[in-house]
Amino acid sequence: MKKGFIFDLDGVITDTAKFHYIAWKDLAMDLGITIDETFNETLKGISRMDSLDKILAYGQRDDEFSIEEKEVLAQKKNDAYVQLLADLSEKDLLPGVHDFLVQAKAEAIPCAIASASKNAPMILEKLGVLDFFGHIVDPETLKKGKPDPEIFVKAAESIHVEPQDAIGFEDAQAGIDGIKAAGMYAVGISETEILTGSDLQVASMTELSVEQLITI
Ligand code: B16
Ligand code: MG
Repeated sequence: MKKGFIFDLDGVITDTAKFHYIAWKDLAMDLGITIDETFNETLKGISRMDSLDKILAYGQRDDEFSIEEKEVLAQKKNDAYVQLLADLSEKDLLPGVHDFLVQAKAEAIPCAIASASKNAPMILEKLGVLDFFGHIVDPETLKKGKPDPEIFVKAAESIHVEPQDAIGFEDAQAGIDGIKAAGMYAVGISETEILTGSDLQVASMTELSVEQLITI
C-alpha cells in the first residue's frame, strides 16, 4: 500500500517550461547566445543558477562572469519569467491533475511538492491548488538538486511517509533518477520522452487512478 504522493511542479502540475524557455532565450540572446527547444529540454528540472551555467557553457562564455554578475542575470531572467506568469490560473492545470488531487484528498493520501522552482508556492496559489499540498520543499534548503534524491527524501519526511511507501510523479529524467535513488515508486509523465527507470509511464494524469495506485 502506498501512503503518500510527491509531485514535481513544472511538467506535472502545469506546463511552465514554455515560459522558462521564452525568458531564458531572451536573456541568452542579450548575451549573444542562441538556444533552441532541444537545448531547453536539458534545462527541465534543473535549478535557476545551474540553468544559467549551462547556457553560459553552451555559449562558451562560462568564465566571463562573477557570481554577483550571474546573480543579476538570474534575477533578470526570473523577473521576465514571473511577468509571463501574470495570467496563470486554474485553466493552466495539466489534464487530469485537479481530479487526481481531489481523489487523493478523498482517500486521505498526503501530498507534497518536490520542485526545483523557487516560484512554486506562488504558481500553486495562482493555479488554485495550493491547499491540496501538505508541504512544499524549499529548494533553497537543498545541498544538491535533482537527480540527487535529497528533495524527494525531504518531501516524504515532510508528510511523514517512508520512501518505500511514497509515489513520485515526474516529467524529467533527472527527476525520475532522483525518485528511484530515494527508493520510491516512480511515475513518469511524458507524451514525447522515454523516461528510463520509471515504474510506470503515462502520457497524462488522466490515465491515473488514485484507488489503483495506492494498492501497488
Ligand atoms: P525557478 P520543476 C524546475 O521546475 C524547472 O523545470 C526548471 O526549468 C527551472 O529552472 C527550475 O524549476 C527552477 O525554477 O527559476 O522558478 O526557481 O520541474 O522542478 O518543478
Ligand atoms: Mg518538471
